[in-house]
Amino acid sequence: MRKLLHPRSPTWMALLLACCLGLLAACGGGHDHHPPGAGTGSLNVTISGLPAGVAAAVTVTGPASYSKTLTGSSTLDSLAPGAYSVSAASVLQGTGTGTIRLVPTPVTQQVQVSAGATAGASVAYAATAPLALALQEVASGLATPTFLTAPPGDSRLFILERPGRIRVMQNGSLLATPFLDISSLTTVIGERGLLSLAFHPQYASNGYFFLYYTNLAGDIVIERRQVSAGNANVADPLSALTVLTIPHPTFSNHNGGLLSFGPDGYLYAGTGDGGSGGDPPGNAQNTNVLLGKLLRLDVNASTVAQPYAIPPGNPFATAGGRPEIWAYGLRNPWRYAFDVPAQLLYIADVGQASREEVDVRPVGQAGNNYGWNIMEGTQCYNSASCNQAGLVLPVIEYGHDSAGGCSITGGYVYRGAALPELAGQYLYSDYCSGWLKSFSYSNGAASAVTDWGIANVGNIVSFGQDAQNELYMLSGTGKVYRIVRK
Ligand SMILES: [Ca+2]
Repeated sequence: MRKLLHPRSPTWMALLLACCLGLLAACGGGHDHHPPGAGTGSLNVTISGLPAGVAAAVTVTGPASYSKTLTGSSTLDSLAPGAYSVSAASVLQGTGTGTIRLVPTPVTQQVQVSAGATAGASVAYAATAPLALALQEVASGLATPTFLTAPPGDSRLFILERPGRIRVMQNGSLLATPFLDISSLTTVIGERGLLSLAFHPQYASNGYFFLYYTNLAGDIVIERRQVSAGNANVADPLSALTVLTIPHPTFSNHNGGLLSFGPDGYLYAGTGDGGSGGDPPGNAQNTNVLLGKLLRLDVNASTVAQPYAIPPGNPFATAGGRPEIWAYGLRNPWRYAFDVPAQLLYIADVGQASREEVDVRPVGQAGNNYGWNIMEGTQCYNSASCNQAGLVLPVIEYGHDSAGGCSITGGYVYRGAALPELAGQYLYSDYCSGWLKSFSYSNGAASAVTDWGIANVGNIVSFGQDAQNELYMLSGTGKVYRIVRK
C-alpha cells in the first residue's frame, strides 16, 4: 500500500477518491469516515512501531468464519456484531544476518464489536536485539555421537553413536534401550563406524530407514532396515537388507558418511575418496569407481534381488562410468545438505592439508565435477597450474590456520521456526576450531559470512536436524547441543 500511495503515483488520487467515497472496505492510516451499516459495527485496528516498508502481520477473525489479514492500521466496517480476535505475528526487517525481528504486543486480544459502534484495538511492534546464538545442551554421555535426525513429522530425536548404536530421545529423555545396536558389525578404527541414518520420506507408513556404516573389513555399507511392528522405539533386528557395499579396504579414513533423501525422493550417499592422502589411486576423478562421489539411488522398491534401481537422469547411466554416480571429484564429503525451499545442494568437502570448502549447486544438476584431486578448494593441488575447465569451484573456503581450522563440518540451511532471522543461512563448523559460522548464498556467491561467537564445546563431529528443522551440534565430548537464541 505504501508504494501505491506514493504522491507521484497516478493511482494515488484515484485511491484517495475511492477511499473518501467509501468504496474500499479498509484504508490505511486510520482515515475512516464510513457510518457503520445498519445492524453492523466497525473495528479500528491501530498498528504502531513498524519502520517504513515493513508490513505488519495482523489477523482479525470473528463470527461466521470472518478472517482478514492486515499489513497496517485499518478500520474494518460492516462487521457482524460479536467477539473478534486480533492476532499479531512477529515480522522481519532486512535480510541476511543483519535481519531484525519486530515483536508485537499484545500477540492476541479479544474485542467486542457492537452494532452501530466502532471498537478499537492496538498492536505495538518493537524491535528485538540483533540475533545472538548459543548452544543448549540436550543430551550427554553418548559414545561419540556422529549424527542426529528424526523421521518426518516426528517429535523424537534419533542420535547415532559411532560404535554402532542408534539412541532415541523422547520428551527430553535419552531412552536406555537403543533403537538399534549394530556394534558387532562395525569398528571405530580410524574414521570408521556408524556414520549416518536416513529415514524414508514415507517412514510413518513403511517403517524403512537406511544406514551408512563401515563393516568389519572397512568397506562402506548402505543398508535398509525397518522399525519393529510392536514398538516404535525399537528397530526390527532381523530386517537388514544390504542395498550397496562399496569396497574400501586399504585405508581407514575418508569413508564419506551421509545418506539423505533428496527432494526428488531418491537416496543420496556421499562417499570418501578411499583414504590415505592426496587420493593415490585417483578414485575421485575415476567415474568407474564409487569412491569420492555423490551417489543417487532409487530405493523405493528395494528387494534382495534388486536392492536399488538407477533413477532416470543419472549422468553415467548410459554413457560409460558407474550408473550410481550423481557427482564426482569429491575428497570426503562428510556432510552435505539439501535446502528444499531454494532447491540447492550444499556440499562441505573436507580438504587435504590447506583448504576447507563448501560447494553450492542447484538440486537436479547432474554430473558435476567438484575438482578433487585436481584442485583443493580454489587452488591447484600439488601443482603450480592445472586445467580447471569444467570444474565446480567452491563458493566459500578457509585455510588451515588460527582463523580457520582443520576439517570442515558441514551443516544445514536454517529453515526452522525458532530463529526466523536465520532463515536461509547455511550453518557450518570446523572439527578442530569449534566455531559456528553461517553465510548467505545467492546468484552463485556467498555473502554475509558471520561467526556467531559461540562457546567452544569440543570437536564438532556433525550437525543434526530435527523434524521441525531446528539444528543441533554434536561434540566429540559425547554431548548434543541445540542451537538456540542467546
Ligand atoms: Ca572441490
